[in-house]
Amino acid sequence: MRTNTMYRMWLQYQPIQNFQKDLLGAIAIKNDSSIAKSITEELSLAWEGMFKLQPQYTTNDDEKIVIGTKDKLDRLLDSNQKEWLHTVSEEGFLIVYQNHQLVITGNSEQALLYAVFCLLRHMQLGTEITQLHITEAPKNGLRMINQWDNLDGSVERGYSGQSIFYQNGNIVQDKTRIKDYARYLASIGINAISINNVNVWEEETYFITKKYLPEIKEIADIFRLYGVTLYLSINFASPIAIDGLQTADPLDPDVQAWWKGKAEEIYSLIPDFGGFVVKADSEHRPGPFTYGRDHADGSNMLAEALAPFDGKVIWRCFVYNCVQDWRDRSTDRAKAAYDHFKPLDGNFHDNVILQIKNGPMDFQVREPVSPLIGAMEQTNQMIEFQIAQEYTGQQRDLCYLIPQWKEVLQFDTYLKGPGTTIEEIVAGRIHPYTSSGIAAVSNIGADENWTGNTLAQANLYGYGRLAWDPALSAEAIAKEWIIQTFGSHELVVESLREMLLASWEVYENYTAPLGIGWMVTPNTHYGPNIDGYEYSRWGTYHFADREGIGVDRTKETGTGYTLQYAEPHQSIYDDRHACPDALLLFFHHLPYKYTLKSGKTIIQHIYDRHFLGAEQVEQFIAKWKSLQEYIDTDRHAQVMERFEWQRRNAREWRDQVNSYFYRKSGIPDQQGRTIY
Ligand code: GCW
Repeated sequence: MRTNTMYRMWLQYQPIQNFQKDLLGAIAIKNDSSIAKSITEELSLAWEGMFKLQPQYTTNDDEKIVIGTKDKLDRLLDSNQKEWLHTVSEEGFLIVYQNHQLVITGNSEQALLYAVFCLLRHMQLGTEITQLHITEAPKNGLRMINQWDNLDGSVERGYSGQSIFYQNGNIVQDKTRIKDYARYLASIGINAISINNVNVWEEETYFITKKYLPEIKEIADIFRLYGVTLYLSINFASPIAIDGLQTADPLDPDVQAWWKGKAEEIYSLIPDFGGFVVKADSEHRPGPFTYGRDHADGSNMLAEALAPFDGKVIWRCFVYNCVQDWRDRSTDRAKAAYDHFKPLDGNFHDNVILQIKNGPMDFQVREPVSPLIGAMEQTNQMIEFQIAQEYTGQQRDLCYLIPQWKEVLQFDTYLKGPGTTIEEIVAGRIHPYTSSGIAAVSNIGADENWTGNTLAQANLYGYGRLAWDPALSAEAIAKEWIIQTFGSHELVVESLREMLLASWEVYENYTAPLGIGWMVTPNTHYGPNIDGYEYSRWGTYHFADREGIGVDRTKETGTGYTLQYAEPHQSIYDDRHACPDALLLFFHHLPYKYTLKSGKTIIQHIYDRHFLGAEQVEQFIAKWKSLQEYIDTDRHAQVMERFEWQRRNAREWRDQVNSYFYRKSGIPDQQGRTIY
């Protein structure tokens, strides 16, 4: 175990004073499977750090701390407790201090693991253990992480160094880091992971062959110790690429037989293999379209192969025309996912889940919520977030994303009247989904601190906590994370909390305004380039001219994208006076002199926000400097270096955006500030 503070993220296990001494005797652990072993290993690690001692483990019910699944602790539980456990999922647990004993129980060993991590969190937060009375069960069934790692060691959209899974064309030999990752994921309740990029390149196509499966099995074995199920991204054209079949047509019997054989082969090695994640007919990846088939044909064929083993197909809906002609104003990328998938509702097998990005475009700092989520009543769905900050500062700039995700989850679609929130939909509580939940693209890599910017650890932490319990506030999550990561000094907690909570808006302030998105450097997606994608094939335009800016997506005069929403959203988005300012240019093309609800004109808003955003970054830096004496040198210096980057980035964005719009519009800043 590495001991430096960067590496240990939120599992610091710093010494605790004032802990109730009599709780530090032996610990009873009533289960003895491999997950139970992970539990004792973690407790030993924690006790070592927090109390400088090693706990003894017994199976004696009388110990002060007793851990065991409900069947083992029957004698210690009252009827209400048993009844409660009966009503919740396999992952539900209970921690209660009663009769001078801390009783930790749950419906499965996995539940015990979550319970123990919950206890350790409370200990790190300084909660009085004798006051504990916790009953928890996750709201979402699937709480998944997607790695976009490649066999050559690179990570697509990775901003934290190389892959921890692969190196120079091989799966890593030393898998300790993978095990630590599994620990961190379990500690925040993640229960599934796909370990390779959804863009499955030539060599990775062979992951589902005997060339790689034995080693992938080893990785699955590690994750299993922490209750995390392993998935693989697959290449839809595998039968052709691997075994020279003439076709990958999902309706071809040979192709179907090929996938069935594959499934058997995989499950013979990894009996609890989760299934396949599939990016098909998207950004030039192969798929059923080549054979005149649709997404249901393609995913069902795979689903049939996996069904005998309870495997799942997670089929991504990031499907759009990526070779659009910028002259063509009738094609609207925002409409694509809904147009492709909605008509297929009801055609998918039960073990297919559609994975839908949170917005209709692509993880921009501000987008409306994807209208596809919840629009299919008879097709399992899950939402996809991106923890990796591809378009939100790439883990150089500080951008705490939990408030953004909260906004998405709380969005009321009105698809079935008020209360049809995204949160309820993806939890499977609105439609009769048989599987659903949340996935997110990971932000970790082989950097010592895992996430590039140490402060970006908060996004990984927060993602897991939110997937477990979407009712947690962004603020509560921030606070938990800060205390566990940096300790409970009031100045640190207060300053960091303010910084984290402000950071999404700050990032938005100095980048693309009012929901328009993009304006980024092509390919790398870091830094400003206002027209970088304006005449490209990607369907991401702002249409700025000397009069105004924005994309008309209304039903009357625009692309009609608004029609994909239920009322009242359709009318709200269609009406420039009702449309929220934050999304105004996503839905409307408007003159620079148009007055926002804030009372400012669009152009003045652009100037003001950009000056403000860059100024706010200066304030972050001053705040961070003021924390120097309370934070270890390594982490303080590391984050400081990132802030210097952010400062340069914010200045660049400010000056390029302001100058661009000043030159286009000829309208001066009311405050006469410097524009170039
Ligand atoms: O956001 C875009 C990224 C691609 C990514 C794609 C996707 C994995 O720029 O790098 O490819 O989305 O989600 O499939």
